[in-house]
Order: sequence, then C-alpha cells, then structure tokens
Amino acid sequence: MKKWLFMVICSLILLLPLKGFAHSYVSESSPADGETVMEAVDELHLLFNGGIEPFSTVTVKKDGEEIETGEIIIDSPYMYVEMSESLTAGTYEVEWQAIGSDTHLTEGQYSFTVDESVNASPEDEEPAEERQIIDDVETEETVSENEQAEESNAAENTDANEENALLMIGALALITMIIIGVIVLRGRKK
Ligand SMILES: [Cu+2]
Repeated sequence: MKKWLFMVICSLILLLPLKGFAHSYVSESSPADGETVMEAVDELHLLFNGGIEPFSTVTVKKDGEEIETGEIIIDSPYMYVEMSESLTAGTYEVEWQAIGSDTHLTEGQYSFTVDESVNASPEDEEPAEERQIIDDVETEETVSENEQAEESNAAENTDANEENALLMIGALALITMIIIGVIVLRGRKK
C-alpha cells in the first residue's frame, strides 16, 4: 500500500508543474483573424475558450501605430472593445492580453482588413452584371480567408486541449491519492 501511495505522490509532483489550470485563448472574434470586412468597424468582439478576469486588455494597431480604443468591456468569456473612432480602410492588428481564471497571463494577436472600396464604388458607372461578378469573387475570397482563420484558431486551441487532458489526469491522480489516504488513515486507527 505504501508503494502505491509513493507512486501516486510522485506522479502528482510530476504533473502539477506542467499544467495545473487551463489558460484562456481567443477562440473566435469579430472581425475574425484574416477577415476582410467591407464596412468600417466600430466594435471588436473577442470570445475566449476559458474565463477571463478584469484587466484583460487589447491594443489595436494600424501600420504598427497604436490606435486609441474606447471602453473595453469584460463579460467573461467575452471581451468587447468599443473604438473611439470607426476603423476605416486599412489592416489592423489586435494584440490581446488575457488574465485567466487562475490569474495567469496569456497573449496573442490577430489581424483583419477593412476594405470599403466595394461600397464606395460609384454604382452608375459600372454595368450591373459586371459588378455582380466582382461581388461574387470578393465574397469567395472572404470565405476562404475565414476558413483559414478558423484553421489557425484550431491550431492555437490544440495547446489548450492538451492542457485539459493533463488537468483530467491530475484530477484523477488527486482523487486516487485521497482515496488511498483515507484507506491508510483508517488502517492506522484500527
Ligand atoms: Cu496558469
């Protein structure tokens, strides 16, 4: 019995430093990573795969220069970022820093593009049919970019899934240790 207890304690000591708690990463966002949106953006939505605490934050940059954000609302697992001024044509980087429910910091970044040229194009100068074709092509591009974005999000989440598996193993080891501990204590009393 003591050998078992020793082995369980050893495995716990090995497991716990690896990952005690799941960390939070962005699993979805609007606009999405790699997306091209055709209207100015007033608000960013970030959805995390785990709980986030107040003081989680984002920095928005255009061409490497920081842009002022308005209010950042944390409604775990969502974060809403109101922009002081609408994000017009350009490519934007969103750098996020999240404080997970275990108070550990995670960070990452994604980018999206605003391209208002489709809406801004003078309608009376282009034949309607031609414009339809252009619209179709651009819609397809946006779709494939969104698919890519989903793939890259899936890659980021692999890390989190491994953490969850380790968490499960750790929890099982802990339960086993408690059960063995109770048996050992009872044995001593008798
Ligand atoms: Cu942690």
